Amino acid sequence: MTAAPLVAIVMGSQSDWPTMQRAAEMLDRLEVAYEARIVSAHRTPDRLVEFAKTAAGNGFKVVIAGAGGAAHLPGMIASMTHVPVLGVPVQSKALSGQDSLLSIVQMPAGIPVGTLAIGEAGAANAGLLAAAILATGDDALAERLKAFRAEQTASVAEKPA
Ligand code: RP5
Repeated sequence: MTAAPLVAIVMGSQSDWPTMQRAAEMLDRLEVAYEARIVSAHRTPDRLVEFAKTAAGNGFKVVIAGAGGAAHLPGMIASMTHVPVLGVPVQSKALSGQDSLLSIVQMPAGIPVGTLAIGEAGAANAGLLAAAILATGDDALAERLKAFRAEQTASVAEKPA
């Protein structure tokens, strides 16, 4: 039996997937079930509303939302659900993701989006952070997260090759 997805990875465009895959890879590694969807704040606004308003009822515990440019997706999702939203600023072509970052991070008080770094590092960390949030209520996942950290530490050489 496949576990019900606890994390939703949503992105504004197919073009965001190479970045957002880094979040998916982390969740795969930590054995956290997720579902990935394309939801555009601007091109598919009705899909956005439907997704956000049903996120909690559909069992999602964390939403990871990545978008680039005028990146309204994470904030709009956060406005319609109490499920925690982690925002990933995708590296845009025109402004290298500075636009995405500022669009996502500057939320008004009252509607938080936990904003990560621009690009693949931010997506990978969003996956890890989602796992850490879920691990507060899942001891086995906490152990997998600790093992990941230990493995990462062990992989760092003392001296450059
Ligand atoms: C945003 O516009 C998406 O999140 C993407 O980062 C950016 C460009 O989208 P495409 O024109 O590549 O579909 O909505």
